[in-house]
Amino acid sequence: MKMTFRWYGEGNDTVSLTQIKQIPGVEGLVWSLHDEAAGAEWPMDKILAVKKAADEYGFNLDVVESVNIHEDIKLGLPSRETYIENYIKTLAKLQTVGVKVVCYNFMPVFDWTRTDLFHPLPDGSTALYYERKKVMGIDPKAFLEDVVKQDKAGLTMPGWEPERLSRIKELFDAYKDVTEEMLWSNLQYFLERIIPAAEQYGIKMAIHPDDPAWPIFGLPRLIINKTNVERFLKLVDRPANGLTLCTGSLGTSAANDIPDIIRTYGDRIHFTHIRNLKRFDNGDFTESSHKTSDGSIDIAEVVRAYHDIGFTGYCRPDHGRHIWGEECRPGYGLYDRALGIMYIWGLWDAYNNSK
Ligand SMILES: [Mn+2]
Repeated sequence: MKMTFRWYGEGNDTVSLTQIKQIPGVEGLVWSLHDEAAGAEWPMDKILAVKKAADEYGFNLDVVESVNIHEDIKLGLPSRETYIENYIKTLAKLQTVGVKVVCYNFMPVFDWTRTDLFHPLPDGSTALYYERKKVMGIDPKAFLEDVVKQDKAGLTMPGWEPERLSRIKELFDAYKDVTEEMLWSNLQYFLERIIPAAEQYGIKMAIHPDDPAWPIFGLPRLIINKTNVERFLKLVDRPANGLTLCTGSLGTSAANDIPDIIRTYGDRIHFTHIRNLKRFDNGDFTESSHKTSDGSIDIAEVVRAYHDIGFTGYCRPDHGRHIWGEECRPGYGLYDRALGIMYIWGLWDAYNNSK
């Protein structure tokens, strides 16, 4: 297993590369060009600037998260051709700086959804929180504005970009008649074009599950359970068509047995996000520390499953709580993610030694 850490780029992250370098066992940065709109062909000079920054600290750039999918691709509009061509051109450039895995998602309109960005936990820290009743019977635009307002630091939040928010009504209209089956078909169309190109460039595509793992605001969602993961992998049944297994996204649903999913599809998991959350009976959930007993996901069993299958893909600790007074992008502070890495390594080394 190769450990990575998400970094939002120079001037766009409260965590420095100097700090990341001191977290044990981190080999690579999970990166993106966050100021490039979905559908754009990424400029080489900006890619090379990230490469230069990473090289100074000896980090690899093997994993990109994300190259975002333009809504027209998800909607299956004729204009998708241009955006798919741009996507392939971007993959070609990424290959030149050594990129091996590209994470993306296929969620309509919304990316990850939470109702509170800094919800208090009993230990005095804060964490991302989902309150079920807050997303029921509310206008999505009002909902989004309320959430974005909570981000005092004003850093970019992937999935919550201003241009996306400004088009929210228009996007909802566009999706009005898009059924779940149509979304599957548009995903298949995208994969049939992208996977051969990715193979040519030695890149593995890794879809991120929908977060949370159920439809919100009446929009269909696909990557939410084992049945749908199976269907997804068969759309284009090749190794380059794989998964970003996010324990926190699939884990929003108590019905998902994540160690089982890992053991079943391990050879198609190219990247994993490991984090914990605590589900409540009313459908709410809070993110928590990585420790198994702090949440509803058995992280020790998750890591055991990866260890048992001899996982050699990439891992990142995903979100953490905001602890020790740290001010940071929601979920992306230094301290709790670093603790998460050490928890994962602790389990990993223990399983190594118990062989
Ligand atoms: Mn994730």
